[in-house]
Amino acid sequence: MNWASAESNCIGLGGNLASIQSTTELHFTRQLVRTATGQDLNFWAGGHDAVMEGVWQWSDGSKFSFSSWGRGEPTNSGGKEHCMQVNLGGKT
Ligand SMILES: [Ca+2]
Repeated sequence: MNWASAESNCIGLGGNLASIQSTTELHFTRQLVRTATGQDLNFWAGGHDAVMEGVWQWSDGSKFSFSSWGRGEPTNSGGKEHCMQVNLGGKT
């Protein structure tokens, strides 16, 4: 499922993809996925820089102050990475 479809599903449920405002919330969302699936599957979070490259925003409009990126991230790989994925390669 791509980021837009995931966000659309969340909107249909009355919310948005998760905004992660702290390390505690990052650990909480990762634990939630681990509990639900039994695995550290990667998942979409609400962060994106689709409006302006390098300017990250949360889809719910909350202030973006996230800084707990995985090592070297975000890479904007191929000039076309604009959505936040957690647990990619087993880490954020
Ligand atoms: Ca980008």
